[in-house]
Amino acid sequence: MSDVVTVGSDGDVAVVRIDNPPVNALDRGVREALAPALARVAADDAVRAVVLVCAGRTFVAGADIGELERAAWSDGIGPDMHPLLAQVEDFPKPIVAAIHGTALGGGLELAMACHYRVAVESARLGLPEVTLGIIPGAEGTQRLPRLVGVEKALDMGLTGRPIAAPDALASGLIDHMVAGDDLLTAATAFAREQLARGAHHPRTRDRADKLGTPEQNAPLFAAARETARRTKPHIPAAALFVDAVEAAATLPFESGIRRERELSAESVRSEPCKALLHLFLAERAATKIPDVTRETPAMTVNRVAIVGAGTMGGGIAMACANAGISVLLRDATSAALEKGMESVRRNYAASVKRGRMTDAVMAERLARIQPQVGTDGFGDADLVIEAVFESMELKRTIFAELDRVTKPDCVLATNTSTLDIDAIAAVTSRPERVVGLHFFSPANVMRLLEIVRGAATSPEVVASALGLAKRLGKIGVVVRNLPGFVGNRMMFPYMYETQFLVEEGATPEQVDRVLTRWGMAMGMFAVDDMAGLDVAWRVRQELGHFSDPSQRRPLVADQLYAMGRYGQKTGSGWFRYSPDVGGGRTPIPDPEVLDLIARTATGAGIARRDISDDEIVERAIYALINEGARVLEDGGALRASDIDVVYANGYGFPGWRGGPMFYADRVGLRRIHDRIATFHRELGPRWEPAPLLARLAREGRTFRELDALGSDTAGV
Ligand code: 3H9
Repeated sequence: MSDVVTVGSDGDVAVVRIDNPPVNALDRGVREALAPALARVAADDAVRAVVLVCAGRTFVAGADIGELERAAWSDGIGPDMHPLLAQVEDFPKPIVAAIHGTALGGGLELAMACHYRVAVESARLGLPEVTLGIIPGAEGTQRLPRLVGVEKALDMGLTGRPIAAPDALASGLIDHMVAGDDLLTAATAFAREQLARGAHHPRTRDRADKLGTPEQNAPLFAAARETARRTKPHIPAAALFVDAVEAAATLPFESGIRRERELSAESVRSEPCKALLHLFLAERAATKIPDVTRETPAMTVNRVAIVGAGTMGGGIAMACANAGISVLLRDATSAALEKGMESVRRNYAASVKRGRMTDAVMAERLARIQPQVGTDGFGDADLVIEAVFESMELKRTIFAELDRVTKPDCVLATNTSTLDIDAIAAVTSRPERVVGLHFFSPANVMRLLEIVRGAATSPEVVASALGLAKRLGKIGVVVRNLPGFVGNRMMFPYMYETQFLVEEGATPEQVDRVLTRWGMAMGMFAVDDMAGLDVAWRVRQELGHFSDPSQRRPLVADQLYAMGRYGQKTGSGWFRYSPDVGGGRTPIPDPEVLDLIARTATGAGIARRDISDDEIVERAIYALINEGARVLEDGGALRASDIDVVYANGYGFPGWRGGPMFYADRVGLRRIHDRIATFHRELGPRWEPAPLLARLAREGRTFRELDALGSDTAGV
């Protein structure tokens, strides 16, 4: 028998254990081992009941995503789980699924085919398939509504959010919640109780008591279709999931699963599915760094000190406190500190008001943040994160001080988004323990963390930073110390192109409408207004953009800056803002800006014309892609897929398009290259195609193939 499935026994109860690290995915090896193991148990007269349990940190967390990805790129037919599920449900002896960790996707589908489910209180159960652009394809769309009812099943499948064990018990998804941690003993006892009751062991597929009537269900399906349209308009799997649940409520089980199979294949073949599976795997690939292995010692960060209690410092303090880490939050004056803490308190209070946390949890988190003016206690910190104003001089002064007051193995991090990490590290005696931790605002919410590796940063420090990112619930992407790192470096050509477009005749409103319709979370002008035109102005100076006078430079942003139109915070920028409209955050087109743009452009001799929506998309998004190719060439990122992770998690790039580099592959690099070459001829030198893009286009290759080879780019 294979090691991935073993059979033990506790008297007359057989214990079938799946052991397929890291998350017991139901891959081919498990399926092929489970079927004969169950067959043997069925034939063993000494066995009267079975407990199905998993080793390691979790119950089966789903089908094997690698297998699904292969299906998505071929015929859309995923692994066939049906024979195994039929074997389980028709098993002649009761089978109890014993659940800990997460029972997700195919894992929950397997558990629902068992006669009973028991779980520890900390377990979570769900069908997250929609987040991968697919629908459950192992009979889950047919069994879940039979267990929890149509309404709850629709909600679970459309959000993809797992539910906690108490909720699962209340809704009928599990039959028993285990007090304490001894799952196996409790599950075995539960199995014996069922034997003692001499009960008929229920098959989920025979249940119809929760399926409702057509009259009851009609409004539920209508509402669910509306939710799918509203919340996931670009992901076909959402509406297909509703169709599948409707099949459960209207067709016999066998017909229902046939329908599920068709709908599942349709979802797997869809373009958003390829993109979302790509991103899932890309996020995990991003944590693999050539000189950082499982053996690389990583420091466990227990105590963090933060310098600077502004928006970023406060947000980082909250991110740490939320993850159970104690924080010393320092600022230069008690007034600045009080202002920072007030904003932290307001933020938590808003979460309590929205029902996202209790007063007790808020108090606990606030108690983890200790505000202070001096550096008391910094000697005990494992990590200090500096989050002050973007000034090299100030940062160097702070780092020299930190070097003196912290213990020698303390990691010193800077939250700079633009400055050279090596120049900061140079003032310390430990450049190998200096790293950039570029959080995105609001730091307690945004998932991206750019981990900026300086020339001397050691593998241990990179490993520690990746560990911290995971602990904070963030996705760490390791990038090189090149100006703008990855995200901001790519954003500037994209931003400038949108500014050139308005000079040539588009409007900020048109550009933002086109970009958001295309899928960006926000338009570029709204982003600029939110981040602050003053901030963008400073970064332009810092990075020395347009220092070459022969370069075409955007003409309007500097004027808006000079007028004090910094964006949302001053009530006007590219747009106008009014406290009465969307709380001062909704952009309102401003005729004054349109007039300024027209006057400026005409004055500079720029021909004004109607700009098509297609041109806006191509110029904005291709500018991003071309710079992305340069980032790869320079070794700024280790892989094209890392860039996708950065953009999808930090810059509002639509996940269902897979990130800019994945999107480029799908459009076709030759086509992208040829358009860029045309722009180069028509619009000037800024559009020179990146050599890497030109080479891949010529060779008929893709960024994805480049990643698979893993050899063409420099290491991070
Ligand atoms: C499905 O089931 C379809 C069905 O309807 C059937 C269709 C026929 N497969 O996230 P982590 C790996 S769709 C393969 O860092 P955590 C992951 O790559 C699936 N591998 O851990 C990583 O590998 P490495 C529905 C998987 O503790 C390692 O596990 N299920 C899978 O932060 C650790 O991952 C889901 O969507 C997988 N399914 O979180 C659940 N899952 O160490 C997807 C993980 O080499 N998974 N790996 O980098 C998750 O949400 C999280 O991984 C989980 C653990 C919550 C389980």
